[in-house]
Amino acid sequence: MIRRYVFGNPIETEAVLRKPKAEQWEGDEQVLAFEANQTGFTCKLEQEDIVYGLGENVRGINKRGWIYVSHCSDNPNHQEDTRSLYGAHNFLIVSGKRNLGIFVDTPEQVIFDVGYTRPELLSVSMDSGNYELYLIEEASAEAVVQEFRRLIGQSYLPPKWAFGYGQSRWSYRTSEEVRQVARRFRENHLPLDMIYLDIDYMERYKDFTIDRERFPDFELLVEELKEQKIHLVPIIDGGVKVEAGYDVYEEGVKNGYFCKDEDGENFTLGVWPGKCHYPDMLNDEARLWFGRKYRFLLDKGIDGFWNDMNEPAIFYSEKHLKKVFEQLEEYRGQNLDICSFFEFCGLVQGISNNEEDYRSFYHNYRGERIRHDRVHNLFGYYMTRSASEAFEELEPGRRILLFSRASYIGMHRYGGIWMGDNKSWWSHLKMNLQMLPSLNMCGFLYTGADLGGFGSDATRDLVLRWTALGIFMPLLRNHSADGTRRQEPYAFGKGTEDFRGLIGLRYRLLPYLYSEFMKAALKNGMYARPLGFVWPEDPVARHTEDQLLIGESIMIAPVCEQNAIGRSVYLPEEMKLLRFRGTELTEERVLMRGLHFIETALDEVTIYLWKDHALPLAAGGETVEAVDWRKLALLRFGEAAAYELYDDDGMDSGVKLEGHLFPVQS
Ligand code: MIG
Repeated sequence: MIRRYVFGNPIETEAVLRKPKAEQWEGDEQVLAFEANQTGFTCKLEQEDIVYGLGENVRGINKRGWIYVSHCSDNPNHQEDTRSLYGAHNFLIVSGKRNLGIFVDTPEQVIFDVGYTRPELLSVSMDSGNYELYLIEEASAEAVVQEFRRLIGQSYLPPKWAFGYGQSRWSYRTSEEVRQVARRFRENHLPLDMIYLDIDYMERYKDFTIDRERFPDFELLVEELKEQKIHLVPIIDGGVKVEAGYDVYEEGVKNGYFCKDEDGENFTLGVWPGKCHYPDMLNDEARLWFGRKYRFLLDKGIDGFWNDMNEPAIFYSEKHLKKVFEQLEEYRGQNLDICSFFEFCGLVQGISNNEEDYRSFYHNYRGERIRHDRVHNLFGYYMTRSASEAFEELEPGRRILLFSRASYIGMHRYGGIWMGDNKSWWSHLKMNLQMLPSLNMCGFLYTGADLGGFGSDATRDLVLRWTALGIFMPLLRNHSADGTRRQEPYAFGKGTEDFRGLIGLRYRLLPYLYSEFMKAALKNGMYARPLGFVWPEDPVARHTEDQLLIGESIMIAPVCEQNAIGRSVYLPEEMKLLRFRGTELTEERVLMRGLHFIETALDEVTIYLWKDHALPLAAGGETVEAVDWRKLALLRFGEAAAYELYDDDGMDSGVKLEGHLFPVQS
């Protein structure tokens, strides 16, 4: 059952498509009390309650015991105590004796204190108190998710090839370097469907341009790679460079499409290209205009994009920077003591993503001038929507790969997300695993992490273990930052075959993973579930934080620690262990319910098949297109176990389940 309440005068987000009629708030036994000033609410937590949700965030699958702030933030250095990441996903589920879904719909910053201040209390607050509240009560957490997802609409569908392996790096700087990456993959028989282009393909970081010195033959490159079934996926940044003669800049200025400062001037800030303006993605006309710009690359044969820096990130604003320079002057010649020295440092450190800057520019949203901080969490969402709506206009009915860094619920209809800048840390590997189901709850199905870690130097074992998890994520991409150790599968010298095996297994699993993804998208279901969703009565299963159910047939238990020879795996019921050494199935063994230590070498993956379920396996391939979807082996646990496969042409964005489900015979 869904109930909707409106407090104050909330700004529309278009997260919810069909709103139920608002009810008068009359209290609720679980939602205990509203603050007198209506800036939020509290909800009592029982000892046994688990709090699921909050999408892209730090910490566990169970969000209890921390405080989270919904505020899209560019934070490549996030750690356990970080409160905000790239997305703002205000949906959570209190799951215990009853299952209560809570969605707080507002584009402003929201604070979720999940038993941080008081262990028995969930307390949600925000500045203005303008928000819509949805309460969803169902018999199970999964049913809550389904109801919620129905409310917010169907998740984005990527093309089938986007389930292949993607190689990325900031940056592959020339056509030649890109060709070399392709060559090395093909030489080593490493499967590959995508190579990503980071900012250096652009002419001085200008959106919708190509650096012709480094990519003189861009069109030819796209063509050549297409022949090898490799898609080139360029990055698009949120900021438009201020430069006379640059068409995007000129048009934006002429038509008033950029965000404005207090005085009505175009708001100037610094990001990659130096001084920039942000297009007003919230303005319908500007959004349409910006989206149509993607055509520049579509016309060159590009069919996939990633949208970056759209929290939006601000290195500096022109005005604030000027002020800081002046303030720094005051410290010249001073004897800097503990206080003044740290003040001095703070001046510079506080330049990026400064809250004051976010309060100093304006949007024209639905005909109203609105200060940015009041709609902050919508920017990345509307940028991605901009591209998606243009694709629908330019290439109707065709799926285009699109994913974003920043997001808000609602954006899940227009694109996927990647999990932002992580680090080559074992703790981030585990955190990315834990994000996956939380994101699914919020509608983000097409998602994945930078495998091997973006920042910091990776080690071979870390990249292997991360890949062993990544092959179960819909978005499978190895990406790393400029200046870090190379982490392509062939970068570690000997032992490339270990990577070939793991990625190869992904291609054997493709029909299953794609089928489960599409079923989840078309039925508003979960692709990756926490164990507690299926065994809510089993306290150990409920509190298992590092195993996931992927689709209807299997459980995974990735190794998340360095130098481990395996790990303890909890089976809530009897299951069949499937051990793969690379692509080869080397062991099938039925395991009893309970805790088991399962050895898993660096080149191995273990999968746990549920009783009376089956897992279809393809022969594999080096591209998605090469995988034979019709010749599938069926691994069963139980004589009668069967599998119904979803399949389609992988390109049509308007597909339905009907007509696409096939029994797998073998
Ligand atoms: O400030 O384009 O998250 O994936 O490689 C860094 C360069 C800007 C941040 C993205 C990352 C990308 C990087 N970008």
